[in-house]
Amino acid sequence: MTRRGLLVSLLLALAACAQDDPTIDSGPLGQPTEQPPAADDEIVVTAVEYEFQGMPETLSEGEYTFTLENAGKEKHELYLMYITGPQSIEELLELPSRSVSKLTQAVDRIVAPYPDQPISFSAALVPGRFGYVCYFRSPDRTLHSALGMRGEFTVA
Ligand SMILES: [Cu+2]
Repeated sequence: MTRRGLLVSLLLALAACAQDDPTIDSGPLGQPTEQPPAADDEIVVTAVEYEFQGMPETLSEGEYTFTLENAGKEKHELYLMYITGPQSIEELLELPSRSVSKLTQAVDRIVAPYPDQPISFSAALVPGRFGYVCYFRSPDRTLHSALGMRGEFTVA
């Protein structure tokens, strides 16, 4: 269970207690809303052939722990970068790597070579656009990034 999941459980338990107590005027519980993960959350990303699963599209500014799990058969990595230029991650991947390093700032790069050996890093994310890729190659030498292991998310 994630910290967020635990917190939600505690809040639900508290709400249940409050409802049982007739002296407490409990308001409506409200419907769960779809919100981007809050700061301090763990983001569990699953790598398979050939995509990242569980990557958010938007995040609030703050510190996050990214955990990469390899559920595929090949080796995968998670290379997270802050995009300083106007290009999309697709456009960046068309450029020579020297240009990419000028238009991005690496946040971190972790490799999860085997299943059941998740690996993590923490990062304080500032507002802006972040790109993520896997630069490993498939048996036919195609970059995983070209096969779909790429994307971006926005921090607001
Ligand atoms: Cu990969």
